[in-house]
Amino acid sequence: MKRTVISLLSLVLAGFAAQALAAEHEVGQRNKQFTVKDLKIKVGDVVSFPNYDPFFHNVFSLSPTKTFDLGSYPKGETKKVTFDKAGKVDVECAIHPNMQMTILVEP
Ligand SMILES: [Cu+2]
Repeated sequence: MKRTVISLLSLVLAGFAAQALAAEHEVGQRNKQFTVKDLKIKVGDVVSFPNYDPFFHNVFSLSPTKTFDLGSYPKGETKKVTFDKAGKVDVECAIHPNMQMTILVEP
């Protein structure tokens, strides 16, 4: 019983350690542009995509390194993506074709 508690505790602590290592970055959407054009992050990092515009954006990527589609969401909403593989990720907005940025995920 005691041993079980201790191994559970170390699992929880290991989880906290992993979380502490992962950094969080922000790529906002403002004036039909991404607030960051080129972002360098590490594998395991999280990027949040807050919408600061008074209209919808739909952030997505078709890059094989990380394919995602956050759907369309209004001002004040934030969606997060965890990047679990190294490589280049081109991020776009489905509503505004001129909105583009690149995330370089380093190992
Ligand atoms: Cu947009």
